[in-house]
Amino acid sequence: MFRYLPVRKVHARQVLDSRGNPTVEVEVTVGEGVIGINGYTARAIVPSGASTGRFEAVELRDGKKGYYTGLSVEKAVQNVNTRLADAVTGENALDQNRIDQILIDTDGTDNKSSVGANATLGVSMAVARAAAMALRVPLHQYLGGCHTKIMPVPMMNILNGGKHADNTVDLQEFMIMPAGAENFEEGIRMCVEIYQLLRILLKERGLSTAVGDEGGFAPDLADSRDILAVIVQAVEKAGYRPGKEIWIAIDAAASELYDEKLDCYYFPGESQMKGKEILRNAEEMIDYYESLLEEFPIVSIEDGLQEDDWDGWQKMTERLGGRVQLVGDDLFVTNIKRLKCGIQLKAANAILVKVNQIGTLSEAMDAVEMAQRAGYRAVISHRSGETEDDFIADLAVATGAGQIKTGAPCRSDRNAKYNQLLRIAERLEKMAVYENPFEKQGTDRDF
Ligand code: 2PG
Ligand code: MG
Repeated sequence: MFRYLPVRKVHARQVLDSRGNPTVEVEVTVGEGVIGINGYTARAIVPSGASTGRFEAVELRDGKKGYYTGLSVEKAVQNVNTRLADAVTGENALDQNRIDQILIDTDGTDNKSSVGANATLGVSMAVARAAAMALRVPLHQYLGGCHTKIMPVPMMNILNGGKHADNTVDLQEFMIMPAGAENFEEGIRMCVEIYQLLRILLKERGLSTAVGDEGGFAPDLADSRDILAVIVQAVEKAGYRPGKEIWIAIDAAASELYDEKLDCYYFPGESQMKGKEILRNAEEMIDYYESLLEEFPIVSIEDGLQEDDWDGWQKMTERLGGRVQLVGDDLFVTNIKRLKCGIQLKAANAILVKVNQIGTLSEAMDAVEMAQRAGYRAVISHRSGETEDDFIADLAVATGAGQIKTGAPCRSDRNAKYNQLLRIAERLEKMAVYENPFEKQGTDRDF
């Protein structure tokens, strides 16, 4: 059809994310022909994290006192409308790698601190979407090619803690994974049923059923065993077998618990509930996870240790990597330099991929590719601050990552992704592949 699809217009504006904070929305118009008739306009909105890693690309915020609590993104919007628009206008929207390289070069820094990763990412995603639209192919197929068919197993965060909630849960995320479902649609149904039963179980115990930033419940529980036990109870009550159909994944977000002076992880909620200081060093953290693994059907632990502790990560991978997925989020920040280092050191065995950690689509896809080549798994992920933009749903299918983490089945910013995946599953019909990513891990156990 087209070989040259020029970018005609790039326009950004400030909109709001799920936490009510400003974020960047970009609209890109592409069109064939000299005068740009048959134009196609697509938009993309940039997400934003709360437990952000130190090595992430820079999210440009204005920091104006008393104005949107300092979080406005007017400079980033301005950068899109001037520097980035000038740089990509007239370029071929079908050449995503080149578009992204132009964005990287226009910024000119190592961490996108000049124009902002929120500025580059908005353009990068909107260009891809506009190109897909002009070619009249679904976004996942445009990004992944004609062979695209792997549906991701959801990691549904049904119990929120850490920086995502105002409760006493220290570990940030407790997620369920319907890896034993027949297909994606069944997996969604199982998760929803468990989520609704968890609400009832928490209520029965007189605990809060208010939700955290990612739509999971945020009760005042503190002991991980207690939390895992109530989740297992909800799974069983829903009629599913833990360790056969449903597994559990944890995101400890350990960089947030780490106390540099003490070189230890401090558990504030558990300390408060138990009336004594609960501190664990790296070795004890690994012991802690090991003991939880024995008792509960846990298949995946993300950010089990902090982002700088390569040594600890190596040890953790040596001890636990054979039987559990160890996901580097703050450790790798979707950055192939850090991932390469991890692969060489045998630290972790999977990467969390968040497009805004790196700032362009091509770089995020490079990270998935590098991981897969090295035998590492990749999990496509949302941020705690999200929007109605469902781009990552298509990206998860396009990359064949096989796993997506995008919150509870609650709040439209989370369900936008699940709903888009339901549409993709319907489109793929019987061609869709839905597999348990952990089969080789020997996770099929009785609990
Ligand atoms: C994480 C994410 C998403 P945030 O730590 O994995 O769940 O949280 O976007 O706040 O970094
Ligand atoms: Mg994380």
